[in-house]
Order: sequence, then C-alpha cells, then structure tokens
Amino acid sequence: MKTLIIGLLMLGVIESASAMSHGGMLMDEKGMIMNANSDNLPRDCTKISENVDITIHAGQKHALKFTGLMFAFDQQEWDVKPCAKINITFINDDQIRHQLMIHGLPGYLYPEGMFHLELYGEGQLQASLIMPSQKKTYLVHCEVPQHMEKGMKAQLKVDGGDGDLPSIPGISEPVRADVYPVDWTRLSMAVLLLCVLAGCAITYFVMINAQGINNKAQKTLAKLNSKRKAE
Ligand SMILES: [Cu+2]
Repeated sequence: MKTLIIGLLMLGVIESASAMSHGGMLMDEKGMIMNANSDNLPRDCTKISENVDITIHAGQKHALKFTGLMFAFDQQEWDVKPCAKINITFINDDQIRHQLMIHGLPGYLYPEGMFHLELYGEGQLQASLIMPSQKKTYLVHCEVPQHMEKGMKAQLKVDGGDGDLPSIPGISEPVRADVYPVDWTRLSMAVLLLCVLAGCAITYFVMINAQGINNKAQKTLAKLNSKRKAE
C-alpha cells in the first residue's frame, strides 16, 4: 500500500514537471504556449472567416539571405482575412531558444495583447489564434535579447494591414542601419599606404622576372635553331 501511494505521488510529480498549465500558459521541458485561442471570437467578428495553416521556421540559417543579420524567421510577412483563425506550427531549427510573439492583439482576449510561443531548442509547437476584423499590421518577433535587432522580426497583416513596420528584413528600411566606420588614424593610413606600395612592388618584380625568363627562353631557342642549321 505504502509503495502504491509513493508510486502515485511520484507519477503526479513527473506529470506536473513535464507539462504545467497556468491560466493561459502551457509549459513543458521543451517550450511554452501563452494565450492560445482557438474558440473565442473577437468582439468585432460574428464568425471565423477562414482557417489558415501557417508553418513558421526560426533559425540562424534563415538569416543567411540577409546581409549583416544573424537570426530570422523563414518568412517575414503573412496576410490573412479579417476574423481569420490562424493555426500556427512554430519550428525552431536551432539549438538555442527562440520565440514567436505577436503583439497588439485585443487585451480582453489576449492578456497584454500578446500571443506567445517559445521553444528552448530544436523542436516544434502548434497553437491557434483568432484575429480581429480591423485592417492592421501586427508585430511578430523573438524577444530573446538581440534576436530581433539581429533580424528575427516579421509582420502579420490583417486585410492588407495598415502599413509596413520598420526594420523588417527584406521589406522595410531599418530605423538605424548598422554602420561599420573605419577608425582612420595616422598608423592605419600608413599601413594602408605600405600595403599599396608593397602590392605595386611585388607586381613590378613579377613582371620584370617574367620578361627575363621569356628573353632567356627565346635566346636558348635561337641557339638551338642555329645549331640545327649548322648540322
Ligand atoms: Cu530568437
């Protein structure tokens, strides 16, 4: 009996450790889903207009197509109809933590106006949300420090959206573009001048030597020809 009770207690502990639910949040050892909503209509919607299945990948390899960026989603923009239900499959292709956060949603359905998926490493999660009817552009990003600044930023438009957000890779100009200024000191200028001179000198010597070798070869050939004629 004692063993049975201990066993049941242990099962309970393991169960609660592997998956916990707090209000609108689901957590386990792989990740977290916060404020998923597949049933409740926004106040301005009478019914779900369409069901949209979207797969979103997150990872460093998706940033390779953008100069100077380090993290990205595989797409930077989605457009859905007003009152669409979006079924998101979020896939993390990296071994590090990534999030998919959508901001600006109505607070009465999504606490703090936010829908949030998070994976602590490679893996995938699925969750749904229902968009309001308003023509609007929503920010989609990863909030892990420096991930958005380094490219993990996108936009979700409803009904074509109300404009592009800034700094969306491949879509809109950055608010502050990265600059890589050269610190021109006397020393760095002297080093540059020295490199240019060394490059010119090496090219000159290579050309002179090539000419010398060519002349020698021609002389040898002429000697051989004259020997043949004499024979
Ligand atoms: Cu991230």
